[in-house]
Parts: sequence; C-alpha cells; structure tokens
Amino acid sequence: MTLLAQLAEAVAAGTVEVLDLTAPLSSETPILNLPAPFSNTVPFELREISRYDERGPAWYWNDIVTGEHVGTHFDAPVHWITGRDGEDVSRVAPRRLVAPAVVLDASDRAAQDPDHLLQIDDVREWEAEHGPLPDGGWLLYRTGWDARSGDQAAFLNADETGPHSPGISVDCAKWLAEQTPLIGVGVETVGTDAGAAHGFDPPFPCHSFLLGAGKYGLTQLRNLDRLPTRGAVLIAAPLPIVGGSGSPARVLALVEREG
Ligand code: 23J
Ligand code: MN
Repeated sequence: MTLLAQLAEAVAAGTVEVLDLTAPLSSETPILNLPAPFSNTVPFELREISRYDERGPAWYWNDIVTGEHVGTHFDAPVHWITGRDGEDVSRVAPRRLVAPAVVLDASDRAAQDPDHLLQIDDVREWEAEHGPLPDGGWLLYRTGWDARSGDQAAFLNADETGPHSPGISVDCAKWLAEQTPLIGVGVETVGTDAGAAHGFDPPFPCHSFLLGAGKYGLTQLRNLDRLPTRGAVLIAAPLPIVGGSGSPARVLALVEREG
C-alpha cells in the first residue's frame, strides 16, 4: 500500500484523527484593537446576496467582508516592515503549508500571569525534555487563552494600561527567528505578540523578528490541548490573496491515535 493510501485508511478508521484548530469565523470573532493613532482591521461580516428569494429564487449566498488578520489567520513575511521584501501570502509554497508541529504548554504560567512571556530558557528546557524543535516545523505556544476566544473583552483583556495577554520575550522571539529551524510560531491569542508588546523594544518582536527572517505566524488557534507534544502534522491553508499580508486560514492537525 502506498503511504497516501495508508494515510487515507488511517483517517477513515480514525487512527489518524483530523483536528480542527480553527476558530469559527463570524462577526463575533475577536479582532485586534490597536491604540490611536493606528488604523484597525474590520471584523468579519456576511452580506447576504440572496436567500431563496426574489434576489435569487433557488440559491443562498453571501459576500464576505473581512480583514486579512481576522480570526485564525496566517501572517506572511510582508506583513512586517522587516519582511517587506519577503513573501506575500499568495507566494508561500504549498509544501510549507504541511509541516510538523510541537506544543509548548505554558498555560499554568499564563493563568497566573496574563502578561507571561516565554523565555529562551523555557524553550531550552522543553528541548531537553522533548527533543529538538522540528526542522521546517511549527512551535505551537499553548497558553490556555483559547478559553477566552468566545468573548472579545476577555480575549483582549485590556485595562487602562492596554491589553494583557501572554506572548514571547524580545530575546526569545529573536532566538526563535534566527537560531532555530522553525518555519513559524502558532499561538492561541489575537496575534503572535503579547498584549503589551507595543511597548517592547523592538515593538511587536515576534512580528519583527520572525517575519523578518522569512518565517510565518499563526494565530487564534484552538484545540492545542488535544495535540501531542510532538508528532502532529499541521495543515495551514490561508487563501492565496495576491499581494496579501496574511489571510484567515483553516488550520488542521493530523494526530495519530492508538489503534
Ligand atoms: C498589526 C500591528 C500589530 C499587530 C498585528 C497587526 C497582529 O497581531 C496581526 O494580526 O498580525 S500585533
Ligand atoms: Mn496577523
């Protein structure tokens, strides 16, 4: 049997499970809210064209209105000034969109401290226990933040000092971008950077370093708690928006279950 025939059989039998890591897309899907003077994205919206009515008697369809960076989405290198000469989302090679993924779980610490920042030593410790970061693969950073994704206020967790959500330190973002073989970083939060990252030096270090290194971001993932620490295969499917800086994406994970 070929490898792909085996895979198809395993999916049918459930020994390879297909997990959906994507948040549902609706006008309720939380979106980023940058402070003045910066411009913001629009939320997702459906605009009905017809629904079995005089506008179209036998068909239902909608136009969609969305930002590129709404809901579970893919950040392409050109999203950031450091990656301005890099790939737009339509140019990301399909083989890059199927890749191994590992999970680093910091949900205990993020529950204690909503501003929790992942450090290089945390990743080194993880590697000592679980092996090296995958070459050409994703680091999925579990923080438990997906539990808040049904509620924009809880998800952004903003007070008078700005948003508070977990992320990655400046040093760690630079190290992940420049010293590891990762293809990118996936998170449960509204963006790959911490809520407070507008005040870091450089601001938004995940965006700055990872996209500057030609790497990618994935956001608003869910179901990371259902993934093994290593061994999952991620399928990230952003739309090939020509010239686009990113795109809402369907993100699936293939996971082996005990027969
Ligand atoms: C633009 C500016 C800052 C940030 C973002 C976008 C995102 O999080 C994003 O979705 O790429 S932090
Ligand atoms: Mn984005």
